[in-house]
Amino acid sequence: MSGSRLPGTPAGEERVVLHVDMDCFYAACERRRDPTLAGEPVVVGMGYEAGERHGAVATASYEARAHGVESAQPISGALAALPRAATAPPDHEGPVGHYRPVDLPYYREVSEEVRAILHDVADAVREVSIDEAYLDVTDRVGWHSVEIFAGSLRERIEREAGVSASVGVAPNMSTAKVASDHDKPEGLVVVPPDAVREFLAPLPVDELHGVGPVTARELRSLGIETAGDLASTPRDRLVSRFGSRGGTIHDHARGRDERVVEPVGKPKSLSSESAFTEATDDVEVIRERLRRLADEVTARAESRDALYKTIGVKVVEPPFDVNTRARSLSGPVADASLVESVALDLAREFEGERVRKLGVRVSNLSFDAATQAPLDAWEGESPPPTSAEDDADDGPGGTERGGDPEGQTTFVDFS
Ligand code: DCP
Ligand code: MG
Repeated sequence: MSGSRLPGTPAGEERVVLHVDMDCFYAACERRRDPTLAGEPVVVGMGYEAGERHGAVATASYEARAHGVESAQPISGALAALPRAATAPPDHEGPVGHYRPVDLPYYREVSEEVRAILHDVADAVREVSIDEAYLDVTDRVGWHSVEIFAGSLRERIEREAGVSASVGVAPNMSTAKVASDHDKPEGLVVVPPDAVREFLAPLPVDELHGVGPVTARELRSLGIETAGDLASTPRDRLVSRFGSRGGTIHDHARGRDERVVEPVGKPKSLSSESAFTEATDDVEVIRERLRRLADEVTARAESRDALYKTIGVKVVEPPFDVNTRARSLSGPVADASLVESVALDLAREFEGERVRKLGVRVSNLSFDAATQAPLDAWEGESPPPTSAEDDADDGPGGTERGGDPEGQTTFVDFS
């Protein structure tokens, strides 16, 4: 949604997405455990054992990389470039490296500490691997102060988890990923919405998200060297050559990426939101949109086998006046027509008001179909949502910064 800003939509409507990628992660963990390794070339070997020559490099510290050691290289090759510190002859004059075997359980512990910090600063976190995650912080910070926000996140990870990260900030996931990689290690690169194309254009194609070495080679053989070249290549040509992936990399080169930062695993709530081209007080138009949103959100719940106990609506009045109302059942259900009627009922309070944007949410999710409650059990009207996740976002009078292209639905948690 962020890549498709409509004319006249202010920049503040763009999503604010962070990509966090730890620097030489396994080596950084080894350094955390053994501070004498600070500033030293460190090589972590997969299938490596102390004193041996077998295995391959999982990662190397930037000091070791400076001597030509790189991921996936055989340990024997790394040893040729960077002899082992422990066994280097006393008269050895060149640089030496510290070699360690992979210790995944320890790296997972460190990753868990980083993860806790990420979840503390963002509502939506998508962990991609042991050392990499996307964060959507649109509801926490605006573009004017995101650099400070991201900088203090970097510092906090270093201080509290003892490892260093690089952070990229952009209005979408693929550009944020390129940004985090752009100034490693300890990088912080912010690409505001109006600078995306300019940032991407000069980059070699292989720096783009989704372009591997093989695709990059093929693109170069077509005379496409940079993201800018790729962006200006006719889409049809890319699709006929690379299939649907051709369309995806074309989008990424143009700074377009509609993916939403959705947590992996079980969500706590599901919601659909939709903005009107122009604020409206037309009751039928509003009701029709609510029906559609209710339909979408229940379809998503159904596809995830989720039951819900709370049904809510969000009604945004111009300019950014966010109202939420919710009602809870005594037990979890999956019932599309109930969601529709409750949503319509909750929104009735705003009849006659001009509405800019609507949302329907189901929350208090559970994923055990056997627990569905009989439908007669209502708790009646409840105050605005109270759980940590629910009230983090949009209590009445809250500030609404998240936006989506008008008339389109986005699948985001309200929080
Ligand atoms: N990894 C691995 N084998 C590879 C690549 C990576 O075992 N071929 C492991 C070791 C890395 C971790 O995954 O520490 C994270 O991978 P990254 O690609 O993010 O690499 P690093 O974090 O090590 O370095 P960078 O600073 O470039 O992110
Ligand atoms: Mg990394």
